[in-house]
Amino acid sequence: MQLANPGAYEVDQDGNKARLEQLRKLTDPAERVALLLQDDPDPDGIASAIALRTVLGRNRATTPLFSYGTTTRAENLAMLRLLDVTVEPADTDTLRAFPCVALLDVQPPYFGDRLNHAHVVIDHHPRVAPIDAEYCDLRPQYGATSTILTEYLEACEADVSQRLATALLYGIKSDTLMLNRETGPADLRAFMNLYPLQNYSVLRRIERPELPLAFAHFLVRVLPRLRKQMGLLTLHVGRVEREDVIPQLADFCLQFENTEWVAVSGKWHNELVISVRNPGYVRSAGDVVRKLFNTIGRAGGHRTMAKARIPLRHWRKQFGSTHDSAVSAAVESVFLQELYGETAPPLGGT
Ligand SMILES: [Mn+2]
Repeated sequence: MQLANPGAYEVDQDGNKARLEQLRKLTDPAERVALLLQDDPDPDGIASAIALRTVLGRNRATTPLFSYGTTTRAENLAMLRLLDVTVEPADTDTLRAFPCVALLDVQPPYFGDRLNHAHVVIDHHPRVAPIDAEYCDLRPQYGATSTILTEYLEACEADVSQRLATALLYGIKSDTLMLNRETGPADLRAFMNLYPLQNYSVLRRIERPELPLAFAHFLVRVLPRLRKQMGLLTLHVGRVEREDVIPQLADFCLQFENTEWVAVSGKWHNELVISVRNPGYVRSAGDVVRKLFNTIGRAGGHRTMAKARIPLRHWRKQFGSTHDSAVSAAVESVFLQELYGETAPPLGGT
């Protein structure tokens, strides 16, 4: 195989310029533009929003960031703190008072009744339903919305600060799992352009954020429950206060030798959340969780990572019990059966 030349990818400079003109015409008359992110703002959304602020030549007073939820992941909180970004709590009336609402990294159907109208939508997820917005730029072939905004910055020859470059670089890195997933030539090109402008030490502090000491105590408590059968590692952590510890532990567990599958489960609010991982050379994790849990909950994901959320009352109906030891045994059993055609041995202790 011959090496491809990434420089051969050509950005549609004229197309981007024409779009920007259209975007400015729409937003310029608005005194303030609300930048709305998804409920648990992630790095791609946050970076895209502060980039749009620069693209529009505005400041934080005229382009505040909003979310209906709160940021939970330690990395994302570190990003907000280290890059001095504020996300304000959204509500329908507050947003209605804005002459212009822009959605970044998310589409109107996500908000349902909570959102009256979006004027601008910029996103890289596939369109799930018709979008009623005056300006809409959807590029599902891109791995991150930050890539779209990086092209906008280039098209308007904006001055890109170190802070903004670091945010966008991290937006692309985190959405493409450090370029491990769904990364296209546009993402690589944006990444290359941003790379020399970043602040390395800030990025490092975002990527390896401080963990609360309570997390160490949590690990000490739950790790003895780790179970291994065939190539399957399972860990049921019981009730958690923060949902993100479940996917984090799933990522961590995949590093243990001879592990083909990881299923980490935990109770969060009134649901059982199951995070599934594999190293990529086995069946699609998304397909597996959909097959197992789509009838009793919401399940889906990608080839190597997937998630299922099952209301506890549905779980109880299907598997008989939501006691932690029973859940632990049932999760192991269904995955063992589905992945290896094996019946799980009876649970001995925890
Ligand atoms: Mn994204």
